[in-house]
Amino acid sequence: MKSVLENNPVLAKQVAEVAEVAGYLWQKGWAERNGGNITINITDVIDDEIRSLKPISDKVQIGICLPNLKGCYFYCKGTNKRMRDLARWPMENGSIIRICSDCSSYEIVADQPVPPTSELPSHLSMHNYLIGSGSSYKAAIHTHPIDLVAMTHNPAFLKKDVLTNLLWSMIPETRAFCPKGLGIIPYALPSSLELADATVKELAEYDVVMWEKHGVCAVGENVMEAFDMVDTLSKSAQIYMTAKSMGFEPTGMSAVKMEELKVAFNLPK
Ligand code: 2HA
Ligand code: ZN
Repeated sequence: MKSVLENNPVLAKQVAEVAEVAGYLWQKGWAERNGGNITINITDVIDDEIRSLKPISDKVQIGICLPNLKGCYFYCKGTNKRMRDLARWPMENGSIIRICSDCSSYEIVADQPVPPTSELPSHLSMHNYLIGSGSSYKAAIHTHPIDLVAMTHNPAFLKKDVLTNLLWSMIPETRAFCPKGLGIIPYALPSSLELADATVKELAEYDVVMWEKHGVCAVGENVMEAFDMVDTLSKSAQIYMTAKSMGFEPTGMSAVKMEELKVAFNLPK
């Protein structure tokens, strides 16, 4: 079967990057069964061939109106599809959707009528927010990192920026490459509009947010950048856990050392 990627090498490269990250999520143990989802805003790289495609699905309601997404295109992981399968066959385990002119529904246009992720309301709300705030970010990832999710089962870690400061203090890398820290979103039903709303609110302050007892969402310029931030936070969580399992509380970098990093790397927070 012919793919729309064949005549669009730029889009093909972006989808290949999604597949590469999907493989990492599986290898990390963060993507059991159909766990997690990835979407990328591909509107900038859509060609006339794709723009003229007839829909291959019915119009589907998103459940909310997202005015900044009118006519936008997204590659979305498919609902109930496995990351480990998407890593090898991205166009069989995901699809390209177009947002309709009413801003509250979408149709699938290529390659196959694979219905998009169950977390579509959250993902599209994030993209709508990013466009509205003038951001150049194009990628959104949701995944289930074992260590970070485990930490949300401790109520003390759910207070604002407690985890941010703890994770930053484990290794300079995390302070430097996840410079806005980790936002916390109280538990809400997966796929719900309530979860989507809460996620968007936290994006005003953070690039990575934690859905309590569920998983993280990260946004970035591209899918690799979004993955790297989650990976860096997870590294810190593992350092913390390893120290604890050796029987001691890790000291963490001092406030003075953290401030020194902030100045040296010109960090935003
Ligand atoms: O797509 O991770 O939150 C499966 C999920 C839902
Ligand atoms: Zn999930």
